[in-house]
Amino acid sequence: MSVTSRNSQPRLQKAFDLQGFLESRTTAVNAALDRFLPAATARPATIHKAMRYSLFAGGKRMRPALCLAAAAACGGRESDALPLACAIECIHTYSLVHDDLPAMDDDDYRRGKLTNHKVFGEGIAILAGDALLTQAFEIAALCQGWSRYSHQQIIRELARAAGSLQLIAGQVADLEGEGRRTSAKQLKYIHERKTSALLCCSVRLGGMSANCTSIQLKALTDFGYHVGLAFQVIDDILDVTQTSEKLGKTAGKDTKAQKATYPSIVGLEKSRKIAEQLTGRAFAALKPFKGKAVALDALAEFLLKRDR
Ligand code: GRG
Repeated sequence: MSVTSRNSQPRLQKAFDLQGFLESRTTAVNAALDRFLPAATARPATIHKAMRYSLFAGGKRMRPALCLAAAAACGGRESDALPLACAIECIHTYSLVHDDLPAMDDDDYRRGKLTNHKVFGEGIAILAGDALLTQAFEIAALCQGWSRYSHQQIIRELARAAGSLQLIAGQVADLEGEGRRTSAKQLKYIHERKTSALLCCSVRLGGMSANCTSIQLKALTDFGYHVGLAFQVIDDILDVTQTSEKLGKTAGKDTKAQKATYPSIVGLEKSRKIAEQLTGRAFAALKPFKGKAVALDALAEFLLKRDR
């Protein structure tokens, strides 16, 4: 698969060890999350075990990786971005725990393991999701802010992405759309909120932690938006082309729930084209970084080609 930038210029790719980047950053993020979260034995132990169960179940850690890569692209210290990367992963995990509940997507498997409510029961799973969301803000509050981005702006950024105009709005539209005819325009609305908002927030916060310029922040927003949309198109493709074992969650759920997806509306081939086009726009957005955003570039390509 060859992907070009928006103006069809081939990308100038420097050799970049993405595998090494992902492994080292996942280790760093996991260690930080372990430090930030209450111990599994802290009373009441059930809730802390449940929070840790889903958080350390083997997620791909793509949002933290994007956050850290964005900080690096802007010349920042990854240690400054690390609490924000962890906060985003807590919000992401909370959304998965709640999404899997019987009242939502009703799933038995996530990240290759039984879902939270299957192990701890519905009440504790709801509370574990609530606690992870709250934990995210406690972790983010560790950042003191930067000269261009106040502490208040950082917290607001996170709250907006997770709130009723973005992440939750997407979930509401998704729930209300089940079994109904959905147009490509409505589907885009859902994807922008349900998926793209948090991915975009990840790179924006990474940039802010590096005290990035307004030009860099605009470029990161453009990049995150398009990578986020591509991420969901690929997720929808994988739902119909991969096995549950590979995905670590129940495959084919979208079709069963009569959910609108790109493959169901425009077919698989066109969906792949759309994901490539969106990724091409993400590559093009990185132009202002003049070759310094190698990790972001490599991540966008990896996300397009992923198989789980
Ligand atoms: C607020 C309850 C609530 C839900 C919000 C995020 C969400 C809406 C629902 C979760 C299910 C879903 C399909 C979300 C879209 C984003 C997405 C594809 C999540 C999966 O992300 P990955 O593949 O997962 O990065 P891992 O497990 O690797 O972290």
